[in-house]
Amino acid sequence: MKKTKLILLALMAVFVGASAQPLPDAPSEAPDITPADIPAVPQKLWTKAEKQGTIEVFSYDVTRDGRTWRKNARVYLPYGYNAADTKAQYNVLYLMHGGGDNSRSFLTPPQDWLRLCDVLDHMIADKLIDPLIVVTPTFYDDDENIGANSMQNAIDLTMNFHKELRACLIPTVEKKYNTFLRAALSTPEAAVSDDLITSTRTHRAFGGFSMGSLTTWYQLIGDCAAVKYYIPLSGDIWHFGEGGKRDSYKDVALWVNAELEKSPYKNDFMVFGYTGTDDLAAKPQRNIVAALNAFAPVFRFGKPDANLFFSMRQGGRHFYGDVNQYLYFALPLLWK
Ligand code: FER
Repeated sequence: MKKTKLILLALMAVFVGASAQPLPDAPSEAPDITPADIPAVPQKLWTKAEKQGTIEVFSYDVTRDGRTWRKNARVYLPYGYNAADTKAQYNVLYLMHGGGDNSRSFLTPPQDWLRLCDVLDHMIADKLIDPLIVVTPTFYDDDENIGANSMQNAIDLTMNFHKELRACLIPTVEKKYNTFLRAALSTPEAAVSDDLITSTRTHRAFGGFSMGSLTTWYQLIGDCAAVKYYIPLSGDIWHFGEGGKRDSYKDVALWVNAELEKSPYKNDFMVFGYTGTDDLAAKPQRNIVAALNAFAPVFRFGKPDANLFFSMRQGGRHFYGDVNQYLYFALPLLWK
């Protein structure tokens, strides 16, 4: 095999999360649903825009299980972002990577894959979306230590990430940058209360790819009060009942509904799901959306007042080059 091909394969292994395999499929008792089609995106997204945003490293402390350590996220700041303009208020999108990947995977995957930083630059320049801040954290302990995490550990980390988001990430990152949360503080140094996080939830979105999609669903289920908009990309919901056995899609949907019923925001969230027909998550994600449609009344699918949307790209595969295209269609739907 040619050396370049070997390097490419090695890169693919890192980026598609070869360290983690999806769990065996669970039974689905729901009638099938019809996903919407995902059209092609403009070719210019594969080129650099004239006006480009910047990407910074943002470090924050996480305390879990009696231990504190420093974690890094990447932050995309749109072209024209001026730190000194503290009156400016930007919406914030959090995006979680997939299994085996890291905080760089979304914004700057390999050059020949569509890069989210370029998609954002073009969409903002073309006024398809308002300038926004994008934060790409990691559910792992850090970007370098991913191999040490087993699949079960990764599932636990995705399940619990919403706690880190509320306790550690939102209060620091949204206080540093010019966000709606920061603007609502009485002084720049004031403590961030839970109420403030909740009252700014309409300016916050959470999305993710694969295991990051799992993180996204768990964010909705675990802390819908912190975030209004959700973008699960190529991943379904894993929940485990008796004996650690994976629940059927119907049982998962019933559990999700019961959890969301407890939230005062059960009527105030939006989910925009996307995947591709050649994606290994195509069937599981279709199954979970069908089950939520059939068995979880807090979700409304295919209705005029829908809060659950699901689209599939013909031929779309399980990698950032494709899911970054789906964000071209998801982002204009946020903050409405
Ligand atoms: C899914 C399909 C695949 C999913 C996750 C994966 C959470 C993850 C695969 C991997 O990390 O290799 O439906 O849902």
